[in-house]
Amino acid sequence: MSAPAPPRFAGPLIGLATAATALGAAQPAAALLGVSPPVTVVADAVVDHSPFGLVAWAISVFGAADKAVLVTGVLLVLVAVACAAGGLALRRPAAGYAVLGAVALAGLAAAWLRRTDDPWAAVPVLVAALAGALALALLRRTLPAASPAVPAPAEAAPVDAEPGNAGPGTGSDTAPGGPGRRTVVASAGVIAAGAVAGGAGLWLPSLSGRTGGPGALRLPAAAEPLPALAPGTDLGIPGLSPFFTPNDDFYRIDTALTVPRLDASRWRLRVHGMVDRPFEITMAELLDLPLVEADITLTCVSNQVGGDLVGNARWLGHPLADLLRRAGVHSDADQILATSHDGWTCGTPTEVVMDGRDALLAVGMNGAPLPHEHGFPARTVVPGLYGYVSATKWVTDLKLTRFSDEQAYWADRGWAERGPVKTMSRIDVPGDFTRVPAGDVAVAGVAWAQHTGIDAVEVRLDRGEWSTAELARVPGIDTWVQWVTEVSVEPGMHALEVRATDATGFTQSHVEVETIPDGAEGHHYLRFTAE
Ligand SMILES: Nc1nc2c(c(=O)[nH]1)N[C@H]1C(S)=C(S)[C@@H](COP(=O)(O)O)O[C@H]1N2
Ligand SMILES: [Mo]
Repeated sequence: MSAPAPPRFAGPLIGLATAATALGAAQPAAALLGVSPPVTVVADAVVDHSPFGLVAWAISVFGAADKAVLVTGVLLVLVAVACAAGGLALRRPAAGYAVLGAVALAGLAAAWLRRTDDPWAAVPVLVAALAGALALALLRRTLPAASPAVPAPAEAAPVDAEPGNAGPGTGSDTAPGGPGRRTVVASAGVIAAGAVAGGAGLWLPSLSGRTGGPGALRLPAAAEPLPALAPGTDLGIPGLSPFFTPNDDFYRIDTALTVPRLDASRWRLRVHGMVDRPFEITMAELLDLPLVEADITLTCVSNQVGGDLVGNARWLGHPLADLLRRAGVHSDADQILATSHDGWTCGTPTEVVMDGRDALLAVGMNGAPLPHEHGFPARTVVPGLYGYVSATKWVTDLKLTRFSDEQAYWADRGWAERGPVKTMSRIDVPGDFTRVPAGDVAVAGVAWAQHTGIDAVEVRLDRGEWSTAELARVPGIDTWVQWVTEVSVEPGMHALEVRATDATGFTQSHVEVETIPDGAEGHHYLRFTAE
């Protein structure tokens, strides 16, 4: 008699259980080492090495969800491979281990490609491979013979199949206690073990990093503190963006799939390249230098007209220009190429940083150390430039170079080499497609032209005449400005449109321009219903 064939789902199930255990086991290892788990490492490597434009495309299509989409994609590929390999492993055990080994090698290759980020990221991959191999070995033992054609070896018979209680279904692959059931039970157990390990990973503190995080860093007061915000700067209108964006609400844009969690006590910034006196600076040294405060609005070049990839904060930091003077920058070094801990690069024109504006190596944001999400322990902030050419989070390296010699991350992917912020305005209230009572309706929003300044904001109702809005106060030319006006409306559907004029006299055109390569243009236009 030949052994019962394993049920058809046994292969994919074993494959999935193996993958789940492997990934689950990697999680606590990654947490303890303070490095990215394998799926993230692979996804990161995909981002870094994907062909021209793919990443930009993903960001434009999926927006802020791009990271979740990519990680899900990597997981789906893994699930497909696991199912197929599990099926293969039913007939040829060696093939199952071979696929597991190949997947582990791919993970190791990804970790190697990302070695500047996390040199230890290979360890969780190895842990995953080991756990996967153990799970696979265990689950294979729940199966009958390797092939239906081969007689069942003795130990493959269900150990609990007593002749006395063998019912009519005994020997069938779906019978209780039969091979199908045993595989299912064992798989569930293995998956549960993986889930427990994975869950534990979420709770484990990193053996490094945690003590040197934002919670533990004490920032000195600014040598040149700013006065409190003048009354009339924040109009406090419900629905209108507050003048200062709370850190928790501040938009986040970066290529990092998991937020780098750096240890301030181990952080160093290197300033080198085309300079007379290259140097390195630690966090303790940086905090000993005079710190200044500056209110600066940060904007993303990917922000659509009317979009929310813009925020304003009071930054605390040391002037970048002072660091560059200390290094002695060569006159022909027209680019500051900043590199983050995770290898992202950003090219800022040297002359912009040296022209006297508040270009900062920032350590504080709205009265607190930078949150991990916004670049802890240090980032650059330069008023007047889009974030992709000015605002390197987790910055560890400033290299003085030339635009003609080296290209930064996004410039290399089709975005403009230089990215001055374009004059822009946005309506916050009433919200798009909201309903408001007919009569007098408050209309309010923000407008920005960092390091130029906004001179006027105009609004028009139903494509009628432009009327001037009232501008709130601003501490300087580097922030957005709130504006407010009122329109009188009959019941029904209405349209609002806004345009700003900056301090150079330039007024926003209604002609729409897409974000790539150097920022969107056009009037924010929305509709609402009065009733
Ligand atoms: N390390 C690193 N810094 C980065 C980026 C990045 O991908 N990696 N993205 C930049 C972009 S495109 C923008 S708009 C700003 C956004 O800063 P925020 O996330 O603090 O709002 O960060 C910049 N700094
Ligand atoms: Mo950006």
